[in-house]
Amino acid sequence: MATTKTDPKLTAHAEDRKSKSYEGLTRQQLIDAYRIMYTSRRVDDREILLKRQQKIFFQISGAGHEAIGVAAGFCLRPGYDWFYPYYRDRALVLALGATPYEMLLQAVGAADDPSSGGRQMPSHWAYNKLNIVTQSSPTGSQILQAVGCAEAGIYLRNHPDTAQTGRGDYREFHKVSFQGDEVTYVSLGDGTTSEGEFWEALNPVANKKLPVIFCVEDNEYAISVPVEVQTAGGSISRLVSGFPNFHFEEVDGTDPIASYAALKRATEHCRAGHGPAFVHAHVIRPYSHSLSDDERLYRPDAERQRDAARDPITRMQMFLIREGILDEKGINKLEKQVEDEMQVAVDRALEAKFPTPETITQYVYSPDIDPTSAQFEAQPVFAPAMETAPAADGKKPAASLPKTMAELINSTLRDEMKRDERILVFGEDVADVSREEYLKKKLVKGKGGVFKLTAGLQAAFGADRVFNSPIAEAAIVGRATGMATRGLKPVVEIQFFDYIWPAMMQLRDELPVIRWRSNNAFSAPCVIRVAIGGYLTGGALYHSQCGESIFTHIPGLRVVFPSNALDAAGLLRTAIRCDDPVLFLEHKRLYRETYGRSHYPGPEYMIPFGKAKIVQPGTDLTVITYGAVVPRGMQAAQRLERELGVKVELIDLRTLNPFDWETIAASVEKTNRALVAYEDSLSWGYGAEIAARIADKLFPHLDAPVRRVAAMDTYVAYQPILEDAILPQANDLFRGMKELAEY
Ligand SMILES: Cc1ncc(C[n+]2csc(CCOP(=O)(O)OP(=O)(O)O)c2C)c(N)n1
Ligand SMILES: [Mg+2]
Repeated sequence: MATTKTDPKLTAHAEDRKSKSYEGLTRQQLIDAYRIMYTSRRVDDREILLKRQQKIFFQISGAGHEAIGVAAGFCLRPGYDWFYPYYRDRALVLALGATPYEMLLQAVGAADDPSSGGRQMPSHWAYNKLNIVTQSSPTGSQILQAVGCAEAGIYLRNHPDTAQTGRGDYREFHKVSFQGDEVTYVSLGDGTTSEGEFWEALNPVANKKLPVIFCVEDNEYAISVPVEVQTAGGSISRLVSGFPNFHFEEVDGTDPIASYAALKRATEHCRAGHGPAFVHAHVIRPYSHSLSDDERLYRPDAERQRDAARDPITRMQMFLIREGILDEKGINKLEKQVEDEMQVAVDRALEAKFPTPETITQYVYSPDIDPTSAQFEAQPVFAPAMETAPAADGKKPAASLPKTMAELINSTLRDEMKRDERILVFGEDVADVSREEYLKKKLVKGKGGVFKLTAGLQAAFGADRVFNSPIAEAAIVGRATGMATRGLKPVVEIQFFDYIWPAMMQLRDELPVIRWRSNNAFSAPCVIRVAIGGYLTGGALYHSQCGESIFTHIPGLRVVFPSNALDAAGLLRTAIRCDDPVLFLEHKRLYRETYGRSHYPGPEYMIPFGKAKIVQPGTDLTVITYGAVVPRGMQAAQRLERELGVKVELIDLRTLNPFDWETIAASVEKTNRALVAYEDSLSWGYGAEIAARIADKLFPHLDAPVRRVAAMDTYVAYQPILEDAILPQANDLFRGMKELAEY
C-alpha cells in the first residue's frame, strides 16, 4: 500500500487555517452562507428561464446582493427580530428560513404562495412565522412602517400587559408578541434614499433611539439612473452622517465576511438599546434592473465587467477554496445538491394549484369582525339626572349641558384609552406639551390638538401613549401602519384634510392593502382621524377641502363622516374596536356647532358602520347627504315643507364606506325622487357614485332624474362672499329640492 508523506509545514498551515476566525463565523457557517448565496442566485436563474418559457409572468433578481443579505440573515433572528426587506433580498429571506419552493409558488402565482396567495409579484416577501412583514412595490414605503414596528416593540416591552387579548374587539384576532431586545431590519436601494419617506423615517428613529437597522444596498443604479443623480455628492453615508444616535457602517456588500462584521456591530448597537444603525453596503447588479430592463442600453461593457469582477458568488467560491474550507470537489457537490433540490422545487411549483376567481374579494376587509354587524349596536346610556340639578346661581351646571362633537370625541378617546392599553395617539400638536416637565410642574395647561380634540389625554395616559410627531404626514400613517401590524391600535390625527396628501402613498398602497396583498397573513387595523371641510369663513383653499371620494375609492379602507356629536362618539368607538383601517373624517365646522350636541352616551355606545340615519322622514323626495350638509339640508327641507308642503325624507349616511344602500333604496322606492347633496366639488364627487347606483338599480321607481347639489368645481376661496357662493348653502339645497319636487 502506497503511503503519502505529509509535509509538516503544510499540515501546520492547514491547522492554522482551521482555527482561523472569520469574524466569529465558523467554517460550517461559511459553507452554509455559500449554499444560501448560491441557492439565491440559482432561484433567480431558474425564474429567468421560467419567465422566458412564459411559465411565470415577472422576474426581478437578488443577484449581486447575496452577500449582504446572507450576512444580515446570520446576524438577526427569524421570528424574533422583524424584517422589512425589499425585492433584492432573496438571500436574506432564504437565510431566515424561506424556501426556494415557496418563492417559486409566488412566481407562478399559486394559491399556496405563502406570501400573497398569488396576488403579488415574485420577490414581494411575506412570511408571518419569520416576522417578515408583507412587502409591496413602491420604493421606500416599507421604511416608515419599520419605524412603527420598532416603536411597537419598545411600547410592548414597557407595557407588557398590553399583550392580553381583549374580548369583543380586534384584540381577539391580533395576538401580540415582542422580545425585549428585538431589532427591526429594513433594507432599500440607493435610489430609494431619494424618497421623502426615507428622510421622514430618520427623525423619529434617531430621536427615539429606535432599534432599527437601515441597510442601503447601493448597486449604484436605480433602473437606469446612476447614484450621483439620486444622491448629492454620490454618497448616502455622507448625507446621513449628521443624524444623532446612529451607528454607521460602510462596507463592501459583496464580501460576506466584511458584511457580517458590519451587520454584527450594527445589530449589537441596536440590541443594546443605543439607537438605530445605518449600514451602507456597496453591491453590484449583474442582471439588469429586472427582466424588463436591458442595462446595456445605459451601461458600457467596461463598467459592467468591473462589476462582474466583484460578483459575490464567485468571490465567495474562491474564498472557500483559498481558505481550504471547501475544495473544488466540495463546491461541485454542494452546487449539485442545490441544483437537485431546485429541480424538485420547480417541478412542484409548476404543478401547484392556482387561486380561483371566487377568492378575489377575500380579505379586502377583516374576515373576523364585521363592523356592520349587531355586535356594534349599543344603546346610549346617559349619565344620571343628578347632573341636571341647577347650580346655586340658578343656571344649569356646565355638565348638564349637551356636549359638542369635539367634547364627545375627546371623551370617547379617553374611555377607549382607559379600556384598551394598545391605543396610542399621535400626530401634529396632539400632545398636551412635548416638554413634559412643563406639564408636571404645572407651568402650562397644555394644548392637545389645534382643535383641542386630544386635550388632556397626555396628562391622563402619559407621553408614551400620546405624543407629538414631526410634521410628516406619511410618517404619521406609515408609523401607525407598522404599529398596527404588531397588534397595537394607533388612533392618529391628520391635522387638516388639506395636508393628507404626503400620506397618500401609505393610504392608497399600504395601509388598506396589507391584508389583501398578504392573503390575510398580516393586517393593520388603525384609525386615522382627519379634520375636514369648509364653511369656516376664512378657511380658504388650504383649510376647507373635502375629497372623501378619493378615499372611498380605496378598497380596504373604511370611511366614516359623522354629522353630529352622538354619531361621532358611537362611530369612533366602532372604528377603534373594529378590525379594519378606518379614515375618520371630522367636520371642523361641526366640532363646536350648536346643532347636533349630545350628552355623553357612555363608554359602550357604538353605532355599526353602513347604517344610515333618517334624520327626517318624508314621502315626496329623498335627499341623501352626510357631514355638514346635513344641518343645511334640514333647514332647506323644513322650509320646503313650510312653504310648499313638500315632505322631504332626509338621509344622513354617516359612513361612506360601507354605505347603507338598503335605506337609500327603500326611501327612493317610496318617494320616487332622489337628490344627492355633498360639500365636495360636484364633478367626480362621492354623490356621483350614489346617483349612478340609483339610476342603475332604481330606474323603474324614478319619476324624475337623479339630481346632485354640491360645491362648484373650484377651490374654496378666502373671501366669505366667494366661499358662500362656492359651497352648497341651504338656499341651493332648497332650490335643488324644489326643482326636483316639481319635476
Ligand atoms: C414610488 C415608486 N416610484 C417608482 C417605482 C419604479 N421603480 C421600481 S424599482 C426602481 C428603482 C429602485 O432603485 P434602487 O432603490 O436603487 O433599488 P435597486 O433596484 O437598484 O436595488 C424604480 C424607479 C416604484 N416602484 N415606486
Ligand atoms: Mg440601486
